[in-house]
Amino acid sequence: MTTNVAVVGLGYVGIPVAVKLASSGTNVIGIDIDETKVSKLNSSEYPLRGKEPDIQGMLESVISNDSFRATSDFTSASDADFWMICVQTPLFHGSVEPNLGTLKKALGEIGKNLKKNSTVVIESTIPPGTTEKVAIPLLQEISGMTAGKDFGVGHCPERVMPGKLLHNLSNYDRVLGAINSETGSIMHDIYSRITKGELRITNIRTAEVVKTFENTYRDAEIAIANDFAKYCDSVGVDFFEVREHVNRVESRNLHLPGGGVGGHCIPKDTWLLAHGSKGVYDPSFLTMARQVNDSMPEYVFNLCYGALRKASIKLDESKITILGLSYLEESDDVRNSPSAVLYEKLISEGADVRVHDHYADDHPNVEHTTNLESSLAGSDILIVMVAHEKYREMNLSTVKSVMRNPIVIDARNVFSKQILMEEGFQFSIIGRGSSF
Ligand code: SAJ
Repeated sequence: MTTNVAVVGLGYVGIPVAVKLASSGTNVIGIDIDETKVSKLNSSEYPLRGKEPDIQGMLESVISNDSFRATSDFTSASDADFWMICVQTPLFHGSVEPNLGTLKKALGEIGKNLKKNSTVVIESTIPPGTTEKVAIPLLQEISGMTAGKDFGVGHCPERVMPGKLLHNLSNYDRVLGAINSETGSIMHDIYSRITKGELRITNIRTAEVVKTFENTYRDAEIAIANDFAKYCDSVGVDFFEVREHVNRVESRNLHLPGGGVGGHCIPKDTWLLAHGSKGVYDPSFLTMARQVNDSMPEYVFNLCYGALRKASIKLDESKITILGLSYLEESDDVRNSPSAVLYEKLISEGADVRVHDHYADDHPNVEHTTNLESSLAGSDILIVMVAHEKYREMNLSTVKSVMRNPIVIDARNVFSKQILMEEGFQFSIIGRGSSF
């Protein structure tokens, strides 16, 4: 019996899962409100930026054999046996409150088109408790049916990583949170068409906590590295040397300090976790780690301010170059970019700031150039915020020759301290102290 699957939300999560499932011989219909994205997909054009190996070829084949098509109309999926919700679950702008508006809209549309004995699975990362307190009531109210009896509900949190979307999807283990054992086996059948990884069935709340813990844990690991780097800077010890020794202990894995933590998931998932435990658990330890990471652009700003003052350069008379706008090296994704936070702080203090990035997508508030030479010309201070390979390869004597003052703030330990000294730069490197 063929299973008809509907994937709601065609982004970094939805497109790979829709295409991969369709290539397994399952009939898949993708639903998105963005008509441009829908028509691009139907003409076999991968609509997202970034290099994703194999996805273009897989998309072409599932479109040509008609096992996948995209639409913006939910009624086209009214015969779906299995729904996967892959919409974004951001925070409200400038707040730590989860914005579940897109999720609720999708649930409402699914409720109107829900077929008896079908299954609805949420892949988006959600505050623990959301499936039971928000999704199930909404689906029941709109469909008039009873979850667990007339239709199944589950949560299978996504584990995507831009740049490795199909790889992760096809190999990672997945946790299947299901409302009952019948739904668990239906989910197991579908997900075994997608991944070679292990599929473990559990309850929905556990699956919600698994995903929010996964990213909160990583956020806290990074926060420890950042805080230790600040410690080393204050006592004149090289964090990276310490890290090498500590990580020799096999159960230790000190992460890397940097100019901040960006991206579409790590910065928000701690708040989703905290939201899910409101009133019953004190999340201050976790949110303190989050605040350490959020403080890093300010830490870079203070290093910059201190360096300019040492060189008797007024901040509001300085020319500053920021290298890197993406949230991660070799990525075009600028969501929650720490560089954007630093940029806005410098601009607000009257500095003349130019931002370079040869990868980054357009950012809503920050203009950037892809011309490295012009971004450096006449600069008093160069701040490296992203460890793009291109920056590692720069010839520092050439860089110095075009700058007005030879000052470097290295937030990603990109440059060799030795060469910076030999070339006569004044510098601060997060975790490796300052030359002045
Ligand atoms: N970062 C540091 N120091 C580190 C590692 C990262 O400052 O040691 C910064 C990065 O520069 C970036 C941010 O943290 O700004 C996030 O980096 P990331 O490597 O965690 O990349 P993400 O945000 O794409 O994280 C994804 C997550 N995957 C899913 O949500 C499914 C995360 O759970 C994974 O741990 C991560 O990929 C991974 O390990 O690849």
